[in-house]
Amino acid sequence: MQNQSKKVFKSSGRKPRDARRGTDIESIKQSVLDHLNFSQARIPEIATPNDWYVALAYAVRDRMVDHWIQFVRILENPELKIVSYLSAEFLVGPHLGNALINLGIYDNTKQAMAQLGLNLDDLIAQEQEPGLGNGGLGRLAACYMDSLASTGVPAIGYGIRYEFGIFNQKIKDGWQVEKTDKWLSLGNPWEIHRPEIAYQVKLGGSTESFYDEEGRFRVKWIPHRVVKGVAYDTPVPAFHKDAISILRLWSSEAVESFDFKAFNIGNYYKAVDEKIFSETISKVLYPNDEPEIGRALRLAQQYFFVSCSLQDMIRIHLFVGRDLQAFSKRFAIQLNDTHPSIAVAELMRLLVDEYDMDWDMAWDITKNTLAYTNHTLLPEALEKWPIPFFSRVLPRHLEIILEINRRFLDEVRSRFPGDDGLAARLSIIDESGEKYVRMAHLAGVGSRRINGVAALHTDLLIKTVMKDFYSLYPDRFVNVTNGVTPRRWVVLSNPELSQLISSAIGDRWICHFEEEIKKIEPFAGDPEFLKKWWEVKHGNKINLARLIYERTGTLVDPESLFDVQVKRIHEYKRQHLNVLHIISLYNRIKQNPSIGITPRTFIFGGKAAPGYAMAKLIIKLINEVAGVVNNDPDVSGRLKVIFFPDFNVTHAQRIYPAADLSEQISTAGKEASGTGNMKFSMNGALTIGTLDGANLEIREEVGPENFFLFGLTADQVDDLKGLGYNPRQYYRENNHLGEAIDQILSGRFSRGERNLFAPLTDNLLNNDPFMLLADYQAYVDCQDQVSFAYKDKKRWTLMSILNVARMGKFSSDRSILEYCRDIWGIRNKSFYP
Ligand code: F58
Repeated sequence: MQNQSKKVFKSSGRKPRDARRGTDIESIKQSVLDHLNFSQARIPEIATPNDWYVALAYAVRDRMVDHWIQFVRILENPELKIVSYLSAEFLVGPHLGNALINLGIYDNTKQAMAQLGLNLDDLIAQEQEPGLGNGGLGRLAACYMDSLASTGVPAIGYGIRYEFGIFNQKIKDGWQVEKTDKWLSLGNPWEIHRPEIAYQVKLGGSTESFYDEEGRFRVKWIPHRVVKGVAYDTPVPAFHKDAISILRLWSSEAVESFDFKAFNIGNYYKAVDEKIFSETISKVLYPNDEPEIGRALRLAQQYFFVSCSLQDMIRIHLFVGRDLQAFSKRFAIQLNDTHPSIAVAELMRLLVDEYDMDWDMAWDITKNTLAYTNHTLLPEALEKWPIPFFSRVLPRHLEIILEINRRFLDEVRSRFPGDDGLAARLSIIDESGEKYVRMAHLAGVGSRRINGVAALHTDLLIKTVMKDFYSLYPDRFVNVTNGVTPRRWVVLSNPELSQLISSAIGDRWICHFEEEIKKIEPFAGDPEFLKKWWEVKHGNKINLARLIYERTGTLVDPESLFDVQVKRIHEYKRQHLNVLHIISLYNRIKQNPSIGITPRTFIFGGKAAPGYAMAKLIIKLINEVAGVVNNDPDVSGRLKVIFFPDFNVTHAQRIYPAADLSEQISTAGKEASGTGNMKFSMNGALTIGTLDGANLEIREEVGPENFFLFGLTADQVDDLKGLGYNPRQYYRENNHLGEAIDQILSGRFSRGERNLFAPLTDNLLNNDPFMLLADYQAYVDCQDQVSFAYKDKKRWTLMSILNVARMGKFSSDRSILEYCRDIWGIRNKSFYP
């Protein structure tokens, strides 16, 4: 890119319409050249690909500024309700491609860049994706930001600007190795730093009570330290509409860069320490499943971003001259899981301590403003903080929580007199042993609505972890099944399929997915359309095969069935059940080399939490099995196993469109919803899955004949556990299963090293908490049906089209409209002209 002739960098002589706003080729070109010159002081001849990418990003950002200004005007309208989405994670993925699509300037930009001798795809590939999330929860927040903009609901997403996002995954000798993610190292042209929007956040210390001049009881918090949160704003553009939402992420800084008092008395290091501590708060995203010891900073992180965000909302509210009493009419605050649930106590503290409001009024406002989304039923993932630790970090909040709890338990006792068990179970404080603050209870008490993320999940939520809350407040509970944005997950990821769809039904489906996408169903009967559909899929598979070769050095056959499982690695998601199937197929071929088997490429991808040894061992197992299978000439041309390193949003965009089969095989009752399942299906993959999370609803929509179902139901899982589940019985009675496990044990897949996988096999044989052994045979049988179905290409393609056509429900636009209606009390369809 550096050897371009000078000539191409001149404009054509035609006058650009507007180098800041214009969307014609000439204006875009001029805008990029201007930014290279004026924003970066670079000359084209020596500009690096990153320089060009940054110039283009600035040019694209310019084209959102008018919408941004309009958004600010909307915030100034005191009658409108603003959605405030509080989330510790926003896994937004790379901005450039998405912004070009949503702004409707993709084609012109491509041409403008070509005229400058640049390839748009190369520029898009320059972007370091902001990996500010672990997985589904963070990615859901990003889809919701897109849909809030595209459905025209004014919204601010509040979170943390982590300096280091989720680690990059490398594979070394089959093991996962974590590398620091330095996404900001070359700058971030999408954000605007707002040093003037900054708030102080107190931490630690103690409290003092006193009576004010009017004789009212008051409390003052004397903190141990104070840090500052500074806003960085990123626009999230709507699809083909003059609207945006704003992502406002907080970065922590020291209040003063040096504590001069400490400096003067010679304690220079203490002063610097203070600064370092302040900056540490937003330094790094916690990968999930970190042990307790690594989480000391997490509560400070959560409080930090919640406090900045609430102070910001109050500032916006007061700025338009409205009374704080009307706060809940102006803001609907969604808590994305319990991570921001300290908001319940912080909003109370701000209103009562800082704005002198009386408790009852403050409580009314708090309860009417907040709503809480639950994303998991797994007991180990339900957040709780030991009281001594909590009171060291947030002494005033502990007092407030205890007061909330006292009043809450009074209500419980008066409604259910004598039921002490109920009060103990509901209490925000867990007193069964060591004392804890239960964050889900805090969120539940302080929210107007509590929602699960798929029908089954909400149902289990009210029957299990929130059963008592449900008996108390049944009207608070609603379900909003998750959704994903078709803009990023179909239009951007799968341009060929999108064009084919639009050629048949026009392009309204992109922003009216629910009503429109079903219109391709009749085309499933058109042989020409079927042929094109197959070709598009095949083209996507060739592209992925190329990428796999680049990243792993392994060649895969695009004619084979691409069987894909990409998601975080977790025992409940059962990647190792998939491996047991692979080993069984491998054994079948070894025992009967001439057996007819549908050729398959098994593709895995996903990160394991760095502290989760079993998940890391599963990655190693996949890679070891891959080593054996891929190098065995007996199975050559029939089976390949790939572990695709560093599964992230960028890679996901290449993987979903190329999948034939989507693996959604979690133990029933464990996956709250899943959203990858929706992305696969929207891109024409068929699902093999259990009746878990949103799989159930996907199957209902696409029809049971277009979905490969297997395995125990959530009820059967419970029943079997209740009866005393004995995994060894399955091991003994099923020869193929027994053989596969014995081989893993014996070192067949670890180059003779016998004990390498013992923790995994021991766990399966002695405990098997996720019931792989119970589901093994049903899974293998179902996979045989898949192999059989794939032989009939025409029928498979038909099922693929029907899957896409019937995915209307799973657009995040539908989810957002349900949040508006059932949770936020927002009725206006769109606030934008
Ligand atoms: C996921 N949770 C659910 N948590 O597992 C998935 O079923 C659901 O579709 C998705 O949320 C969206 O609702 C999830 O991704 C996390 O990553 C947590 C991050 C913070 C630490 C604990 C895990």
